[in-house]
Amino acid sequence: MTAKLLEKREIPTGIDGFRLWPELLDVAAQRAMLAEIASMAEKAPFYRPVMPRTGRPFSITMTNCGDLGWVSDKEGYRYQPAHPETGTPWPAMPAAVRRVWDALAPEAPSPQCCLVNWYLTEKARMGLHQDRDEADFTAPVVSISLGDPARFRIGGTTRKGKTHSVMLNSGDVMVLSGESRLAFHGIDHVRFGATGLLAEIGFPGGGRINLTMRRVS
Ligand code: MD3
Ligand code: FE
Repeated sequence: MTAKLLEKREIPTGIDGFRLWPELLDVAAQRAMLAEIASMAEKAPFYRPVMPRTGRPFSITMTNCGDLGWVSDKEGYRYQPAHPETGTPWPAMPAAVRRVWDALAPEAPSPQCCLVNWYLTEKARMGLHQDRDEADFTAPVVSISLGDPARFRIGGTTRKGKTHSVMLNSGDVMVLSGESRLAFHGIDHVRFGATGLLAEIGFPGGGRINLTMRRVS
């Protein structure tokens, strides 16, 4: 599986530490992964986080698997071992998800968190932000896109300055390390309804799923 994954072609991004493998996962692998995420989400249901302080709801819903999950509420952003609404420990990371990390970040220690973001409406997006709630930025972040295409924006390590846009399609995998690990990034727009993939597999309403694996501590 690992060897087969690595036969796929990486394309140059021109951004230091930002690596992209278009359609690293074929449609069969995408479906199998979505089925595992759907059954994982029966144990850890998708919920809608709110922004720190304002309590404003996110436009996306989220869940996690692995030892730790990323959550946001009025008190702030943090990682915690249990679901904020059910109090139950996060389910294990599906093996197929974990194998993508092993293939693309073989030198890194095991991922501790897999955040699952579900973009379920035409309006769902994620504003430009940096990911800095982790104690260690030396490990890479590995991200898997499934379902409808999205326009991803990535800039530098300050909020101002030039950004680049990349379309992310189902099965695409990104690795962010080095300089780009602390780059500002976000999802500008999802081409909602462009694929029927999620709706077929156990995500009523369809849309886009993003899986992000990280080291936390
Ligand atoms: C660049 N998610 O969950 S994935 C996030 O598609 C997040 O749901 C987006 O940004 C999504 O924090 C983008 C790609 C990604 C993930 C983590 C990164 C890009 C990153 C961390 C540092 C730099
Ligand atoms: Fe992010």
